Amino acid sequence: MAIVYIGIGSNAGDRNSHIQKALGLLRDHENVKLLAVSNLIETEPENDPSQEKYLNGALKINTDLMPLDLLSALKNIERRCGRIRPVSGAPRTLDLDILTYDDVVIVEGKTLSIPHPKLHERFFVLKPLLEIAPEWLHPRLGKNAQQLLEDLTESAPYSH
Ligand code: PH2
Ligand code: MG
Ligand code: MG
Repeated sequence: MAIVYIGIGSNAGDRNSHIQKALGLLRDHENVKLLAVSNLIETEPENDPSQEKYLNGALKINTDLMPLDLLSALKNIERRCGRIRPVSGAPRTLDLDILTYDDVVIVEGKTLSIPHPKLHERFFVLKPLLEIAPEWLHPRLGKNAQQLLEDLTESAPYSH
């Protein structure tokens, strides 16, 4: 069984309902045990400031699914929560991203990179992650969420 942290986000439609529906589907999934859910925070959209704000959070799960099977399961939940992919970067009813999978490192994987390549650069990921995973260490960078958050605010002190 692997411990996996997942980033969850929504910036289209009824953001909270999409997230609650996704949590229900994860709780009902036979290969997933939902261990922790962070508080949700409202964040400015990164990449496209014209979009609606996001609700973001982080989840901790236990699963016997291998990384690519977990990715398929998460995409299936995204679809069931109304996600369509008209173009990359479009507003989304639900986004579920694998942040880390045990201490597995897959750099520039064809369909999946682990840890998530932008995890350490994103306040909206690190802040909820810190809440549910204070002991966790980034498997490649060897730093915890608190240290990564401090690095981020030092490099961009006015962006949060
Ligand atoms: N996700 C993105 C791009 N930008 N911005 C915020 N605030 N939250 C997100 O989850 C997010 C984003 C791509 O998945
Ligand atoms: Mg994402
Ligand atoms: Mg995604």
